[in-house]
Amino acid sequence: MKKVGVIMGSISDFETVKPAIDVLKELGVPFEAHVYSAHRCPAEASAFARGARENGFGAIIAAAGKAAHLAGALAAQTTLPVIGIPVKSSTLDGLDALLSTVQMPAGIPVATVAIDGAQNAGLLAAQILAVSEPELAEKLDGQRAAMRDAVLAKDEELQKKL
Ligand code: RP5
Repeated sequence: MKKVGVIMGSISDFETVKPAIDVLKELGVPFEAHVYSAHRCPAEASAFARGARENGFGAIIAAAGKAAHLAGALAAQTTLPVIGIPVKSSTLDGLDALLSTVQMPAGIPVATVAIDGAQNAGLLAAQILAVSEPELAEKLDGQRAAMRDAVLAKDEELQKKL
């Protein structure tokens, strides 16, 4: 199976990014996680993205806060799918990172999840790989079924209270 690259702009982003890593671990998706800043070590960030396809990656998650250029900067160097996580790490509550990540100019797409939406980033990366991994697709279907059952169980509880 292809790997997922999980890149964060700073080690201070780690706790926010961790749910993406947890999802990948739970689903048995291979991954590598790195700290590469678009601003503080742009050469290393670019080199990772340029080599990602030949190094066995199938998707990249990029998490950054403030003027969050990381996802776009990585996407500029690869045609692998890039998923951006805007991180709430500033006085602007993550709105700055959301806009920086989501407002990509035409030609270089970044699939942006919610502010601090790392769990969905992990799931979306897994869904991308699952296009050609039937066993992974089955695991994802299983998770959806469990989610549905949990909601319907809560509905049943609610009906008893009413
Ligand atoms: C961004 O600036 C990082 O992604 C982080 O969210 C934010 C603050 O970084 P540190 O100053 O904590 O390293 O580049």
